[in-house]
Amino acid sequence: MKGKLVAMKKVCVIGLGYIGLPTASLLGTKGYEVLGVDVNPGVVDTINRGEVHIVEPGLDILVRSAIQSGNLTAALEPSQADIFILAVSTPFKEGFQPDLSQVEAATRKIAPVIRPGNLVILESTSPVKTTEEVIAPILSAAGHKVGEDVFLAHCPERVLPGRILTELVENDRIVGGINEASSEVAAEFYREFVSGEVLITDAATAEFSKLAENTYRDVNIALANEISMLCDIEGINPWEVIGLANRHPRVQILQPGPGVGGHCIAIDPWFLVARAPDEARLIRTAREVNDSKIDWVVGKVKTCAERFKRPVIACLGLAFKADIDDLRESPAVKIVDQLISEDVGQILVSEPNISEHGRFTLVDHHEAVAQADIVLLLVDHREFKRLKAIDFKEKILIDTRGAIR
Ligand code: SAJ
Repeated sequence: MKGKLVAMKKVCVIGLGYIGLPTASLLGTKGYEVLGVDVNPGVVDTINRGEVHIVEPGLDILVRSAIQSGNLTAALEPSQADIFILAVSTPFKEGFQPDLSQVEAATRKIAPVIRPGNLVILESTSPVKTTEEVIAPILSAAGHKVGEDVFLAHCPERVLPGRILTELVENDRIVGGINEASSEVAAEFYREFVSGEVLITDAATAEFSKLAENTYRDVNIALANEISMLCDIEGINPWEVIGLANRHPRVQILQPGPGVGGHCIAIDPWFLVARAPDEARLIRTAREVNDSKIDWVVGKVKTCAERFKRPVIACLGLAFKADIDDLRESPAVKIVDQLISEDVGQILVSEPNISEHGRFTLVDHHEAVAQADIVLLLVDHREFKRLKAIDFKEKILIDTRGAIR
């Protein structure tokens, strides 16, 4: 099997989002001939002009150089290649059930252009057994002998937004083939551009490992959030409690906040719950604790607002975490929406990482703080961390991130 990839130089990446585009452009600069495919014509045009539609450090330069070299092209439809990488979204739908429609559609799209000897890789975070029970049957129905003629593996992406380009290369990678031959071919591919270790397992174990990583974080954050609510009852600073507890050599509690956002940690645990709802009790509860933090924060603001006729409330931050512009699943957005819909006061919103928002008028954070009766800090952006307690004299500060010292 070794050496099989020597001739495998044509890659087709389906889905040009936060994972697909960095992967496609990285491979383009490593000498692969890459076709990036996306259903959105605007995205395809932007990339073909050598520009980017997402904000990620260094990505603009990488895409421009891959496009200029002629090694990367974007299109609406896939064409023949040696390796197909699926990097589409896997959200959930009603009832927290996984929505695999994009994975299914992408697999159907590549099925007619796949040829014997090709390698298909699912990188999207997916419920356990997706590779075996969703992708393999679609490929088999199209006449492919999966595992024999066509190699198939799950290799979950594990990169952190904001550090994607570095982590794509440096992180250890899990490679889980649907059989040994698939694992070997896929591992050989990743070893060509990954400096971290390539760890081989089977597809279902790879799927579960990725879900376990993000579930670990969600459960740990839920513990931090629960501790913060208990501390509030006792009138104790939760960040001090956690900081002190973490001085124990085997304790590492994460940080409380206004809830958990983003497109991974707030979603992936539900994929485990969906397959075993009766057994996944801790995981479900952790999700519920983290989601409930949003109402808890709104309740706090409402209690403080009772002291005023109609308070001016400065909401600092909309992103789902510090120093990024990504608002997906952001608890901050949900909190601001709720405060507006319940008309808790006059709401001023500040988000230094975006220039405009469809629904909220954005205000400079110094201006917002100056005008406010209540300041609600929702994201620990570096701009906000520069503020000092003195800036909030004679105001009520609700600091959901422990950012103001
Ligand atoms: N959060 C807290 N307290 C903490 C840490 C995070 O409230 O102590 C919140 C953040 O504010 C944010 C959410 O959790 O709202 C998620 O943030 P994150 O930094 O933990 O994760 P993501 O979504 O940016 O990226 C994660 C990463 N997973 C891990 O760090 C284990 C990344 O490596 C994964 O590749 C990515 O999910 C993914 O795609 O699955």
